[in-house]
Amino acid sequence: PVIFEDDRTSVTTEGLKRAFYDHLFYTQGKFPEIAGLGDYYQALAHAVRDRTLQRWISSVADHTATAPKTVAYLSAEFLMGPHMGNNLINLGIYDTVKKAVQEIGLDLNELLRQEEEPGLGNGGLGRLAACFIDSLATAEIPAFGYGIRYEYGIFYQTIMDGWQVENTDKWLRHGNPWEIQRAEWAVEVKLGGHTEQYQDDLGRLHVRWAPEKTVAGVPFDSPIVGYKVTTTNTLRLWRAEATEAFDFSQFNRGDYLGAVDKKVTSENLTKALYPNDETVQGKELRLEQQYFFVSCSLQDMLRIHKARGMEPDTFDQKFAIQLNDTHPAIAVAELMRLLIDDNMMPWDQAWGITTRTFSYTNHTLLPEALERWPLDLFKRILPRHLEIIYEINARFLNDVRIKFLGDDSRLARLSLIDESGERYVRMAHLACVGSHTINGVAELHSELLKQDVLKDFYEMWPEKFTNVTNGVTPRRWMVLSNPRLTKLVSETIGEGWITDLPQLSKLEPHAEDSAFRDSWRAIKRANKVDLAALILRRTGVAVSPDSMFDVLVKRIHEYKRQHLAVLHIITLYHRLKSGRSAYTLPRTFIFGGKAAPGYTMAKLMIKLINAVGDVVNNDRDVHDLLKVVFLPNFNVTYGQCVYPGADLSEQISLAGKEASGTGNMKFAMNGALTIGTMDGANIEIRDQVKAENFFLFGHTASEVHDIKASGYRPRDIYEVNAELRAVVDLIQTGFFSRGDTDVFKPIVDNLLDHDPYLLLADYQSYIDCQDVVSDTYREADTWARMSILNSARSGKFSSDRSIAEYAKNIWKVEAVPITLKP
Ligand code: 26Y
Repeated sequence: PVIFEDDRTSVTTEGLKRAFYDHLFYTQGKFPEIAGLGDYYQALAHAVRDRTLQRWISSVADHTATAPKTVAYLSAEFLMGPHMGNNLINLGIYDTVKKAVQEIGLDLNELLRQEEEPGLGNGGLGRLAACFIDSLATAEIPAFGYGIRYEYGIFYQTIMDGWQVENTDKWLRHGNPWEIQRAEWAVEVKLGGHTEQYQDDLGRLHVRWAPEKTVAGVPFDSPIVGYKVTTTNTLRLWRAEATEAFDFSQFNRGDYLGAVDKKVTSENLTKALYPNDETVQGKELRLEQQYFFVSCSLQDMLRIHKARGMEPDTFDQKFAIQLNDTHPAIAVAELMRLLIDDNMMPWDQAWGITTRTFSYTNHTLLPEALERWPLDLFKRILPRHLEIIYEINARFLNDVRIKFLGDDSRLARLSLIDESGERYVRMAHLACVGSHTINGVAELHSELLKQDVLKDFYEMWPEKFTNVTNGVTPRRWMVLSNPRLTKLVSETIGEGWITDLPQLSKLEPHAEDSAFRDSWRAIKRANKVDLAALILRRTGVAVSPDSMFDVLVKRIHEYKRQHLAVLHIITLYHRLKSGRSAYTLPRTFIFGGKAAPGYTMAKLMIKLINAVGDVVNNDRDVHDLLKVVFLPNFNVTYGQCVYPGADLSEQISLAGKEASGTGNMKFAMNGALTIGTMDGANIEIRDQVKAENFFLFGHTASEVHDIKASGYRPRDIYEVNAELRAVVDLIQTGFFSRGDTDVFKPIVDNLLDHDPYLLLADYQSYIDCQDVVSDTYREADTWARMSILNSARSGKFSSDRSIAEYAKNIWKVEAVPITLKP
């Protein structure tokens, strides 16, 4: 109920139109004759933001007054995607706003396209954080998302001559109407320097940290509106600025420009997101970023806790802090420091609070993604934290000694300090020791954690380990991105599925209704027309919506095996060229994804995709049966167009490597069928949709283990498989590189001599499976049935289910319904 209706709250068409013009005039300082699309977007964004505020303030006021247990989701990445469309959906005003905008003579879709998406994440992990805060608000759970307000998010990718080129992402160029700066809640963060002991008046010893420098952390808040509930939580992102004190002292010494210089240095801290995922670099600035946002966030929580009239000794009863991978793991040492050094709490009490507060989610099994910091670097930046970590370690190793008497190698394996060569601080170990619960993100992943990466910790504390399978929010990934399907589904089974996704199972009987299948197919066709238009606009390649849209979008990585899909394309091409394939199913292969700028092999994979596309797309013998496109700069915005328009979802990572995957879920919900390995959440998707509605291929994780153990020789497979040999030879002999045999040599040599991700071992199984896919697609009716069942059985993969599990089993938090206050 809107208690007090005015230009800031009204959700009638007339009220919205007034609000729009009001902001165009008073916020943008423009009038229609000189306003551009950007101005109209800003005007509408401000009008929508106004409509979040009454809920936001009601939520904060209620939480302040009643001090409910609150979740703090600590993540170095929040890959939010555009705010406007999502807010319109969650506020329940999408259709009214569309109408209001229409009456003004504008097109809502065109306005939505004006928003620069906040791409403050690399991929899965960052997007998961975004889905989770949507589900937290929708579940009415009091929660903060805490992270970094990068000035430059993930780089903007263009393709030149087939190669990836990186450009800066200036997402703040036109300002950000979705944030409110809270200068009054700025905090100070120390860096570097040394520690010293001192005695208090009672003669007790304490430690003081004398830093080399300090930076200020300024919070920027964005409202996170729950779907059709009043609860509106806060995403609080920190920006680094120079501290007043610092400027002033320099200025007084007459070194004005020196002071300005320092200011610039401080602000570099939150300048840019590191674009690597799954491979650590050990950069000093990255450690500073991590510590910076963690310290800001913990100081903020303690301030809130005290403002609610409570003492630090009850902190764990009021905050549950989730560590999104090890990027914020320094929080374990920082909370200890804040409790011990700043709040004078005894060690044991502080440790009890700390370990009751934190829980840790692991997102990867890849050894190269495990964060460790060289000891000297760590000590230089965080001298006090190193002392605290030594003390945590000493006590921890003592417990290990008692549990496993005489097992010295175990001590070395478990230690928070890696001393096998150059010495490192192991962040995953800090996270494990400091957390009460440790979870993986899909069943298989959680099992492999226990058997492999975190085996020793599992043997130490089996009770800490659990699984929470990932999920994605149906609000963004169905309601907002696939309005056609949403309409059909809601007309068929009502709207309950939007917040209770398992209700999609009510669609199952309709798979047998031919009229329903026709509508289903027509929707997919319309979505494909939209996607084809996007592809034409961005690549210049015209693709036919009558072909099968075969889609592989995700970060580019060897373990994700985009090059396996390329081997399939070349196989089909080679069959066509050699006249051995009279009847090829028309297919459009759609790739998208970014390569880390320093990951040479991944960049070469992009070049290979484009090189193959250039040849295949322009070869008349192919008769347009095969098209290969690389959609540049794949991001949340494009995802919203890609997932609904896909027929086939490629989830082809080597089994045991993809922790979960979340794109796989977005595809399935939107009615794409999956071709995939027994990896991550693919296994659970297949369980849900049933084996007959899933195209499975490849070795299992345990087979992979055995193949590697018994000495894998990829070249042997190449020697005996003629079709594979022909395909590899086409690359090797420069067919896709105008005779240049050097350019793709690193890929070919790697496949033939090492092939760490077993492409050759899985090749034939993949090709055979793809042939089944083609045969099935020809049976349009069969395919439609399967598509409906995939969507109908995807209910498990809502992030609402994931969040309900975290809330009940890990955080011990409950819904706090909010009533709107005038
Ligand atoms: C330490 C640094 C180099 C780093 C930065 C980002 C390391 C990892 C990452 C990101 C990892 C990531 O996105 N992992 C993905 O998390 C998803 C959500 O749980 C999973 O679905 C997906 O399988 C996993 O690769």
